[in-house]
This record gives sequence, structure tokens and C-alpha cells, in this order.
Amino acid sequence: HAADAHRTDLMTITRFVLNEQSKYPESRGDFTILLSHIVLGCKFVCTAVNKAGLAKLLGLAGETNVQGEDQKKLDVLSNEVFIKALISSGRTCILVSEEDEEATFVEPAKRGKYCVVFDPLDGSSNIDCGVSIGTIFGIYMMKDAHEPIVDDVLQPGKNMLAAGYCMYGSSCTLVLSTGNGVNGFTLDPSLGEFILTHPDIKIPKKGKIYSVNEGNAKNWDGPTSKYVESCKFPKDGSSPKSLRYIGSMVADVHRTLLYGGIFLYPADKKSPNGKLRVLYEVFPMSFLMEQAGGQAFTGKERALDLVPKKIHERSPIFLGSYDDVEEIKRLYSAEE
Ligand code: AHM
Ligand code: MG
Repeated sequence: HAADAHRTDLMTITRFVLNEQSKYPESRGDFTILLSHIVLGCKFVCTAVNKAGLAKLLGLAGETNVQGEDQKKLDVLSNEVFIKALISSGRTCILVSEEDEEATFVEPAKRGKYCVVFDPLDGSSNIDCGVSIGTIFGIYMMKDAHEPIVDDVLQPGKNMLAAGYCMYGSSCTLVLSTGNGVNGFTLDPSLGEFILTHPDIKIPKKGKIYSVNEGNAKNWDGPTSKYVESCKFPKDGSSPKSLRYIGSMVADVHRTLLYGGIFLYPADKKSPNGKLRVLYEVFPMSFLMEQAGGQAFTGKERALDLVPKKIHERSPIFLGSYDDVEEIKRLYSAEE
């Protein structure tokens, strides 16, 4: 009986990825092991985030505890947990984190073939008021067994093997793509396991929502201004779009993925490259969008074609429903 099957035959994220990897005869479980260490990091951060509101009482991250010792800030703590979990997986060689100025090169004895780029806790301005925040990650594979150098992670996003994010919201949701579509898993806190709840996510072809920090409007360029104007005052007789903006990329992108629409962090006069970071914000989210049938554009090119020159490089980004991104592409090409 189908209903029973749902309750007793649990598709955990590990089981799902093992099934997926078994399609590739050369795969030896390394990716599954790497992913299980990422999942561990996400579970840890989820627990820490859920307790954050009690920080004053319990002496948690960012607060002084009962012994008067300073506790680590949540983003610093999350970073340490991910770095340690990734190194101890024995499957990584280069790690790039938003929290660390320099890339981390894993010592030879613990080295594996994967490079992981990540933002351990994105949306930090939302931590103290209990609004959704998240972890974003992307995974590259070393082409051959040479001594790792920083160029190994300065690859276009289309070379990523996998990407995903975990959102710490009203529930804890992990969205993952290994290049065969996008799947969403929700943490069952009683089991401590991520269970497949959103199989084969496809973004609606066109959406009714736009998502942008409109407070920057005075500094926008022509195409961005025109686009947002057309969301509010459509010229084709369609209804205006709704505006939703949380200010946490993971939450704004998650909603865009499920409901459709567009998320933009454009360039402006003050920040000509926008705000968001190519390697661990723009690329993973662009990878997921394309895998879900949407698009991601930088204002100049397909986002996944960009080749970063520095690990913390920024880029403007427009991503979401296929038709909505098509419209912004049209406005930028009309500009040239
Ligand atoms: P952070 O890495 O300091 O948390 O900044 C990244 C966040 C994204 O999650 C979000 O999309 C963006 O910054 C919001 O920026 P703004 O406050 O300028 O709208
Ligand atoms: Mg960030």
C-alpha cells in the first residue's frame, strides 16, 4: 500500500545519492562519503541555529557564557565545523570558505579528489532576529592527481559536479543537484536524517514574484531599472508581480525555485560587481536553477560560463524562471 510505503520505506539523502551514484560504474562511494560529511555539518549548524535565540540563557555563540568566556559567533563556529568535517572526510583537497581569506589546502595524508567551495552560514544579518539563513556549497573534482593549486577552484561553474544549499528555516531543508535534476530533503529531527520530500524540483517556466533589494534602486543601471519597473507596471496587460525579499540568499532562492519568479542582485554604481560571491553563492545557485529548468545570467553572460580570477570574486546575478530571466537578457542585449 502506497501510504504505508511512505512511512516505512524512507528515502534518506544517503540512500538517494548511493542509488544515483550506482549508475556510474567508476564511482567508488567517495562522493557519498563526502556528502555525508557535508550533511553532518548542516545538522550541526541546524542545531546551533535553533538554539541561537536562547544564546543569552545558555551561553551560546556570540555571547558570554556563565564562566564569562566568550563564545564563538555562529558563523565562525559553523565555518570551523564544516572545515573539520570536510577535511576528516578524507575526500577533499582544496576548500574555499567565505569566512577564510585564503583557500585551505588539505595535507597529503588526508587528501582526496574533491574541491569544496562554501558559505557556511549565509544571511548573517538575519541571525539575531531568527529569520531563515543557510549554508551554500559547490563541489568540483580535480582532473588529475597533481599537487593542488588555487587554479583548481578557479573554474567556471559549469564544471561543478554538484551543488546545493541547506536552509535553516521553519524546517531544515537540503536541496541538492549532482547534475541529474534537483531534489529536496527535509530533516526529520526525530530521526536525525534528511528524507526526500521534494523529488525532481522543476521551477515554473514563468513566475509572479520578483526579489531584489529595492533600496539600491537609485544606483541601478538602465536594464535593471527597466526590468523592475516592468514588474510593477507591466506593459503587456499582465498583472504586476509581487515583491518578496528576505535578504537571505538561500531563503530567497529557495522560494524562487519552488514558486517561480526571479531573484536579482544586480550591479549598481556603488558596487559595480554586485554583492554576491561567484564561487560559493552565484555558482551553486545558478547550477541548481539550470538543473531545475531555469536560467542564471550575470548581465553579460550565462552565469555558469564565468571564469573567476579570484576566490572571493563577486558578480551581478539574475536567476530564476526561464521566461523571467529571458526578459532581463533581452533588456541587457538591447542596451549594447
Ligand atoms: P552575507 O554573506 O554577509 O550574509 O551577505 C550575503 C547576503 C545574501 O544572503 C543576501 O542575498 C544578500 O546578502 C542581501 O544583501 P542586502 O542586505 O544588500 O540586500
Ligand atoms: Mg554569504
